Amino acid sequence: MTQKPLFNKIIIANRGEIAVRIIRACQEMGIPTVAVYSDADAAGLHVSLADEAVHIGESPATESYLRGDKILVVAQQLGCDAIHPGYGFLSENADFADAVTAAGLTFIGPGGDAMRAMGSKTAARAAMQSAGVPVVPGFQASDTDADLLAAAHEIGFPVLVKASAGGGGKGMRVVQSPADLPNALASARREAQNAFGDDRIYLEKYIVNPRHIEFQIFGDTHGNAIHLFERECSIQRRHQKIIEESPSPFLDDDLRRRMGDAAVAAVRAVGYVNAGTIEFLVDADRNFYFLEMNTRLQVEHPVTELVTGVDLVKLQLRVAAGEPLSVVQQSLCQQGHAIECRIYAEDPANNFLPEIGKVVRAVEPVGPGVRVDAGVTTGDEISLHYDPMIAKLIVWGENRAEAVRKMEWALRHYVVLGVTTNIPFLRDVVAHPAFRRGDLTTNFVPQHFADWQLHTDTPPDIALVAVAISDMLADANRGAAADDSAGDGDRFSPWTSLRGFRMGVAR
Ligand code: MV4
Repeated sequence: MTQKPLFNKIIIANRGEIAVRIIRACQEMGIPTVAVYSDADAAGLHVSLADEAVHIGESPATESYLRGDKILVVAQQLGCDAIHPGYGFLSENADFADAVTAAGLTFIGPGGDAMRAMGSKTAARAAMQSAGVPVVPGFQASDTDADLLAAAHEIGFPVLVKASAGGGGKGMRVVQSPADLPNALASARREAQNAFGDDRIYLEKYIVNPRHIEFQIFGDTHGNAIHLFERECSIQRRHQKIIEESPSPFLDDDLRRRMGDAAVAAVRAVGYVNAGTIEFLVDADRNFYFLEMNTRLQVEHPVTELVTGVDLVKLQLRVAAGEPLSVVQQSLCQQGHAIECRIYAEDPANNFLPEIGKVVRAVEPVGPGVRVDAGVTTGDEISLHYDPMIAKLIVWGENRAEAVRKMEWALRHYVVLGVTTNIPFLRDVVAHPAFRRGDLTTNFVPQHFADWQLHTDTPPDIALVAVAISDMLADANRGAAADDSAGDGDRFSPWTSLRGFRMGVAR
């Protein structure tokens, strides 16, 4: 049964829940891990779980998790042969990917060239168009206002001005009529210049009230390409996803098959290797259009894992080691239904302002079909330096109705004390009739939750504190009675404790 591990040692250039998720996959595969951390994360969960941990700098990401140069030096000093970038930070930095490879290490992700090709939205559009993947009707052949105006008339209003270097909605302007185009072009160019150092823009037909549905894809170094079906990601706010699910309640078998075929054609067209995502917009008439390709593992990958049964991080490692894809398209299917909610330290009643402070107590829901990918637990500090996501709560049910009910249960049994969270907001979204109907578009949050407030019947924090204290006292009493069962007077001995025991961290 013993098999040589794929890598000797993997360094994880990330933090929080995704670093924890990657360490977990490595542990299962028998691969030692190195964590890197900033000042703020010295006591972080990912630091305590990795086999080794190295401090790389001060708290700001620009001094730590974005310092590819430092991370590469640490990797070499500690004898790592591969780097996993997680998502965010350096994960889509083409120069970093190339530097890792040039140093003789394996970058667990696509090559720098693929990142560059997909980083330019117009280059990606052109590549997809020639691969026969449907793109939104648009125009990118010229930068002059006159040409753009002529093109806009041909496309038909409303049109959308987008930044060529773009992504994330920056430099985007909806234009309703020809008279508004010149101003929109000027302000979009300014915003694009500021955001990307590149003021080039292009036009697309504006798809009103679309759904955002993406396909998980994988390519290997042997020319194989597969998709692992879709994720419905329409529930988002200001380009920040909040709830994701798989399957999408909007797709039927035929549309799913056609979109899946297009996603695989996209992978083949660019010879893409490792995990990626093809984002589509789907309009009310069920037309679908390529939007962007993301060249990384995504936050919402667990919903795909729960319906396909494929461990995407392990698959990333195997593909990066040069193995052919172990799964063929015909063997993949979607079983049941998975939903993910992102639990954030933020105040949804106050413009979703990020919250900072100590998580005094976190109690995660546990049960069949409930998964919590957490980066923060009891006692951890949430700082202003990074994304305030506490955890991802993912549930699986045999069908959507069961998954929705399980999510409601899980959200009612998730307690976080010390910081305000979006949990009460998520409960209301999941309970909303439009959500239950599966009536999901990118306008869902503005349409149904424009100015959400906490219900008056939500238990006040003081009640939760009382419950927590009572719970802790019961816990402590149980421990005290049990922990000296050997009668040697040592209440802290791990050998006599009937409760959990863990080195170095709280049980
Ligand atoms: C669009 C669109 C409608 N029509 N393109 C937003 C982020 C950027 N990556 C692309 N985006 C959009 N492009 C056309 N031709 C609507 C959006 C959009 C959106 C897309 C996906 C998820 C959420 C969104 C929220 C607002 C707008």
